[in-house]
Amino acid sequence: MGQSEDLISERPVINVSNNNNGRVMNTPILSSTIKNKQPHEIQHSITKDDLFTRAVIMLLAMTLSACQVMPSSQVESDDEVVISGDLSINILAMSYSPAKLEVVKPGRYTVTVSNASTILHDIVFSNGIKLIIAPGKQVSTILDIPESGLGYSCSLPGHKDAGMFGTITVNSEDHHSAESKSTALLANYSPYDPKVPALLPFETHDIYLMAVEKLNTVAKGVTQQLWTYNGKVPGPIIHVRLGDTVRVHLSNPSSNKLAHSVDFHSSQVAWNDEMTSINPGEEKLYEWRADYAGVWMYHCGSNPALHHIASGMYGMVIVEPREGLSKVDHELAIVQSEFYVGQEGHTTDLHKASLHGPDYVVFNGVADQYKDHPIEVGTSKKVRMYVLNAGPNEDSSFHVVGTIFSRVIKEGIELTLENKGHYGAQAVDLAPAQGAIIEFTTPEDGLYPMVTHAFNFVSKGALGLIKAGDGDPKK
Ligand SMILES: [Cu+2]
Repeated sequence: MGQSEDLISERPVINVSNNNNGRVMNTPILSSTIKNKQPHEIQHSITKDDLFTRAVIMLLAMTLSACQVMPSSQVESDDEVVISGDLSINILAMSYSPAKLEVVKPGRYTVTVSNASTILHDIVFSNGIKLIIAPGKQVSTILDIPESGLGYSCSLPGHKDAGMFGTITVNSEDHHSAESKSTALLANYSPYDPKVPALLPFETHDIYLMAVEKLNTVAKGVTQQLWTYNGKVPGPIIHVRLGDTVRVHLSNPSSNKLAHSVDFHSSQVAWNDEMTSINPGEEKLYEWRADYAGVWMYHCGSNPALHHIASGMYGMVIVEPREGLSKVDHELAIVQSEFYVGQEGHTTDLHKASLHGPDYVVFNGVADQYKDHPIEVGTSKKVRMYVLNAGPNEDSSFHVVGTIFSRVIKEGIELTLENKGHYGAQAVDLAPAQGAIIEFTTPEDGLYPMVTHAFNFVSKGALGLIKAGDGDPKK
């Protein structure tokens, strides 16, 4: 029984066929695709329950191979092996999302772990089960969750200390409404780091983008069920040089509800080729070459694109000229966008986005986040800001109070620093999907608010503070 032996010689990996609002009972199907997994993706930790577990798994496989899709209530067989539900954990840069999972009863669950980061990670549950997940890959297993719950963390050196840990708890009182989840999430809200990541090394880059549908804070006290790339709004900033090749591996985990896609404005490809949507459980490769320098938008174009963009599926690509840009003290990335909120804790409102003005206009995904958490720079420092207006609907008149832009490169047109006549600029007009590079200095200690000078939006969240020195010009 060669194949069966192969199957049980490793921790069982299963294909999770579908999902029903994240709380469902999927039918796991032991699959021959196990044989295609890289050996390092799966590691079996020996536990004393192994023989029993293997016997149960084999029985489960035999039971289920005859019935590929059926609700779990029908999965009960004579030995009463029941899958109580499925759980999804995404690995983002140095964290698990969610870091806190709750199930309503102890039992046997399928757990799918997806690695949306660019490096190898693992997950070790407190019962000894360990899964190793390569970048862009997804691994599933069956997990027995006891009444006392389980913890999990990454065993790679330093990763747990960096934040890679979480818990699964059993809470039989199923009273957790979207609102109470929102409250828990608000406590975890941390500002989006506006610092531009370093240029990617070499000339060909593999980027892993995962569509993650999750609850995010959009303004103080307001959460929405957003659609994101890698769990963040905006998605990761991709920083390359002119002429580089970018290979984007887009995945749409089977735990998602919707089809998603990606459209890179920095690429020249046919719309009905690379940009087509993929369904939950699918992946695709989108390869492009950076033919032009600038600040570019990427976004989901799945139908209706308005709703996917308004729900958070966008990000910035920075393509530097081959020779690079001059040295500055700080490089920051700011993406302006709008939210049209629906019911608290639910999806955004497409109807509002079609017909009405935004509830919030935000920088980097959350209203007023840099008003509450100012971006600190030194005094007399040179700041380069990469600004993108992701829209979906409103124009931006991007302005930093108290500064003058000495250099602006907007959509391929440059106002140079040393121009004849010594011209400067006060605001950069960006229609949806337009981007610019701007440079300015912070002449003295103090606060320099960034806004869109379309001032009706400043009170809707389009306000951030750049703090020079201690922020006090009088000291
Ligand atoms: Cu989408």
